[in-house]
Amino acid sequence: MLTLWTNVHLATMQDGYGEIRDAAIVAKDGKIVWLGKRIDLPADLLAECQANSQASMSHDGQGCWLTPGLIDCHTHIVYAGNRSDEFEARLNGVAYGDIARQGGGILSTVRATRAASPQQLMQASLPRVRNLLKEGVTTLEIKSGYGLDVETEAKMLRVARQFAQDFPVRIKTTFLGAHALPPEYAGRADDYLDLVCEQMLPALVAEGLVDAVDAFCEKIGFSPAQTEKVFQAAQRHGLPVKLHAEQLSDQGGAALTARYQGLSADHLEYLSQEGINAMAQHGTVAVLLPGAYYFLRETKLPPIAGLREAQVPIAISTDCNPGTSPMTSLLLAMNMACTLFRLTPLEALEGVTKHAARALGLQDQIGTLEIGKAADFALWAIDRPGDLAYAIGGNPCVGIVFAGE
Ligand code: DI6
Ligand code: FE
Repeated sequence: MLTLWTNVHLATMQDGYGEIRDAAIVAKDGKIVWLGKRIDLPADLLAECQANSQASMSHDGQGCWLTPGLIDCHTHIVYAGNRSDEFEARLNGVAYGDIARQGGGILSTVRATRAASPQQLMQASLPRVRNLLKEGVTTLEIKSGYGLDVETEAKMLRVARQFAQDFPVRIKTTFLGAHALPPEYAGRADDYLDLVCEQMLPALVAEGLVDAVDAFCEKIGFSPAQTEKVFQAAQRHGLPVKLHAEQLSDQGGAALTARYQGLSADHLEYLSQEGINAMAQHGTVAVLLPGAYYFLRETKLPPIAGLREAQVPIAISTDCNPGTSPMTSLLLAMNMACTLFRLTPLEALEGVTKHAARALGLQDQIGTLEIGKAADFALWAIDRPGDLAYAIGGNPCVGIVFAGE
């Protein structure tokens, strides 16, 4: 199948926005085979695309901007229930850490998620996924971590995988068994980690449900030594790691992740210069999550200047989750990255395309418009690419192309 789009402006994201105005782009069998100025489109390729056959198609982009499909590289979007009650408690003065220690927080979502059938879990998560897709997302990372037992972690990841069957979206699944200590293991963290490493991970890997492994390295989560056990288990299965690091305190998690050649360290408000250096050295992506920063009313900014200086790639994601970022708009995350973290609109767009692809290990397949990469596009009714990070609310996405369709 050969498909042509003309009358579009491209933001290839290869070098800065990589703008090509009055462009054309051609996809074949799901991949980009040509892109450039419309006037440079070879006549034979044009003829082939416009041949009135079953095997070719051409579209008028009506002057829209066409970008790589957006990538939301850090979500906990599959869960049951919600935590608006805790939102209310926090507004009445209770701290997030205290809610977690009292068995609320993550554990309240664990109870709801364990109780939900696979169908209920799918139904609960579907509207959130739809919201992302409507805004041009074509690749979505989804973490487990609200099951904390083999059965429920598998249920979450199966639901996550199912979205890729039912919708035009690429799904990457991440095993986050070390997210919190389940109540049945209270006071026995090391026993739980044995379960995570020796039972859960092998079972989930055997079912083909795991693309990467993550953990919550924090005072209210798991220590660096415990995190390292999880990383070693991942390594035994040949899986890449990533980490919730330095969200509430500096645990040295980012540097640990970098030492394990991790794909990304995420959150990073409390990241130290040593952490930055380690990430730069090993090519670990910094995933910033302005929704969680905003929702927790955090005041400590991630060290943006240091990350820039060290040329650590910065990705942006929603962190969609019921406790700290009940957010299903990647465009809003981009805007918040600019307003709260002072990223530029270009950095924000790179953060949901090129750098987000790298945070998932998919930089050879998606994230920029380049010959040979997947024909995953979002089409936008905007005047310039910077509009995407500028507007608050509204949705200029007028079309999605996934694998050339
Ligand atoms: N950090 C987060 O922001 C989420 N998980 C994590 O490790 C919060 C998850 C939740 O509160 O449900
Ligand atoms: Fe998270």
